[in-house]
Amino acid sequence: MTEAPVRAATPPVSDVDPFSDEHLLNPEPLHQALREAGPVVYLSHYDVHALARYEQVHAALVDWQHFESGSGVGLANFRHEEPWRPPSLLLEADPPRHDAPRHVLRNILAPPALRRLQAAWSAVAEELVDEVLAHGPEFNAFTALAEAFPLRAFPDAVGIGPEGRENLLPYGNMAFNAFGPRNDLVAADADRAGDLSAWVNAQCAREALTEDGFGADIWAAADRGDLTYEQAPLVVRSLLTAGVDTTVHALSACLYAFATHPEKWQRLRERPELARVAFEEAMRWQSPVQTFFRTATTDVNVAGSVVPEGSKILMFLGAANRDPVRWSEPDRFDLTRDPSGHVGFGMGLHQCVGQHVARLEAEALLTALARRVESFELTGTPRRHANNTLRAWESLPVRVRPSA
Ligand code: OVM
Repeated sequence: MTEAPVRAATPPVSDVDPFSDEHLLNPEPLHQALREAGPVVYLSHYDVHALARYEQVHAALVDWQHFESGSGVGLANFRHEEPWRPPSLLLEADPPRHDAPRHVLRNILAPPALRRLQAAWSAVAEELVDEVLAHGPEFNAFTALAEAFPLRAFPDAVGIGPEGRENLLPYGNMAFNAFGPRNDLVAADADRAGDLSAWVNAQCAREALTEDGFGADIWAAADRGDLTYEQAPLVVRSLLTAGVDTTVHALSACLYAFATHPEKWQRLRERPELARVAFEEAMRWQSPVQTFFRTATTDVNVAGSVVPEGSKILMFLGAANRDPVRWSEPDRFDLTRDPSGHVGFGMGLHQCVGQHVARLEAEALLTALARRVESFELTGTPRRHANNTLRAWESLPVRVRPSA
């Protein structure tokens, strides 16, 4: 993927709207069609080129020199459009400006730094599961577990105050919608965008944060000169934007996977150390973050077609994660495969900096559940929640049989 070829092919054209409810709520048929159409497909509705095969998505993710993030990783092109909020110093930045914030946050969220959270989060998970089971065997696992657990674990770890935490999920939902077109999903939040942003921004101030959380660690990095004092609150904002809804829907993916594959739940109960690979496979299989965009920094040759300089490229992470060229029986949730190499956390320079936090949350919740729940099953149709970026949930009705 370097210079444009002398004789360029014309990519297949599609007028599909991937951000319509139809495709957001059931993306697999579109993913298959896009993968089969070619290595790159021009989406005329949005004037963007789309990548849905693993090879091209992976190549674009690791080639930050040709596929930049600084012009925004949503449909909006920051070269021409005003961003809805000051751009993220991590997600919406390229080297060299990206590097200092990334370095600081990587150290704060690295496995050694998370060790003290492991015991605490196991206790939180066990307490939550006990509470839920005490209410009876039937419940909505989406709200009772997948939403409840991150909300008990993560905001305390960041160190925000107790007030207003009900704003976290709506803010994240709004931020992930904002990567898409200005459709009805974006319009639905227009009247509260200002209030939600003001609340989140207020939580990023040093005075609003406890002295022992990730937030305080970020401000301490500014004291050391590793960040400027102007950068610190924006890095805290990244945690609050990217750290809640993502894990909620990733945990939902795990619960959905096990609710629909009871024999795999039995394997997990016999071997709880499978929790980590199960989480990774659920990430591949469901891809809670479905899409991100890049912007071409030059005319770029993608498999013989020219993607013009300054134009947007839509990468379908979820489609890449089920590409049959890369994965055998990709539609199967399979605990015996090696899911490493999936692009559910992205790949390359911007690969999810919070992935170890997400894994720790999943391990804590799945392990606590495996100890207490002999089996569980769906009691009704699970419901998806439409979001322009997230493969999101609204309800996962289950009945559990507690362990003796
Ligand atoms: C950010 C960020 C990073 C990743 C995802 C995301 C809303 C936001 O740095 O704010 O989604």
